[in-house]
Amino acid sequence: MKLYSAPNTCSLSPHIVLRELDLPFELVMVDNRTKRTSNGGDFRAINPKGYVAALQLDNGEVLTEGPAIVQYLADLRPEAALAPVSGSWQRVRLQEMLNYIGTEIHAGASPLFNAAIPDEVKAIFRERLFRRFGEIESTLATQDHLLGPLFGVADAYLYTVLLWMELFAIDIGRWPAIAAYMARIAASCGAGGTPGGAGGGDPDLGRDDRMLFHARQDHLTKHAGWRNPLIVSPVIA
Ligand SMILES: N[C@@H](CCC(=O)N[C@@H](CS)C(=O)NCC(=O)O)C(=O)O
Repeated sequence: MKLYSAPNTCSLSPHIVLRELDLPFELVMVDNRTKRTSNGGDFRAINPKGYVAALQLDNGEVLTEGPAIVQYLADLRPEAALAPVSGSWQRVRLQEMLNYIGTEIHAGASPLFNAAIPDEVKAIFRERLFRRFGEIESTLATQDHLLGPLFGVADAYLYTVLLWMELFAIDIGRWPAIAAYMARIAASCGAGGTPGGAGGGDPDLGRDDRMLFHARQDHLTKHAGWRNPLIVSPVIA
């Protein structure tokens, strides 16, 4: 399998899930501006939609859309329990949560990346996002993860999109349960393993995870002009 990914984007979510499941994969980085891949290819030939994440299977099939990718991956290793069993009511709850993150948080945050949207309009989107954070705060005040006590694919997705709040100077500390949740996940990543702790002790994995989770500032400095073309286009959620 190949995961097509770009720094500081939603593709971190399937990357976390791949690490957590300890599945073999090749990471191919995409320059979102030029659509060139780190292995010298044209990313649009892989995913005509032109955005990450994309997962290319060994049979050549390409799967896109983060919520679909993470569920596909989780089902490859059901024993890891990163997603409830397909067909179960709990699985429907997971789909409800993934859709909520995708449409309310991920897409809800998108206008904040848009340099063409004036600050007073962005304030409307921020307030809307903050209402969503209030809902998540209530959930995380009573349980460690989104769907119960255990880390799962929805947590990989939420963690990924909440990392962006730093870019918008939104202090996640305003929501103490969310802040504690982010710190717990970051700490388990920083220990050299992945959020649930799998893979700790593997020096390569540790190095890669440190690159993933602790080079965000570095990334921001190097890619100060980075703009996501998808989200730079005027988006009114
Ligand atoms: N609906 C897609 C959205 C993916 C998406 O927004 N990808 C962004 C990064 S977070 C991207 O690569 N944008 C670049 C572009 O559209 O050119 C999903 O949920 O996977």
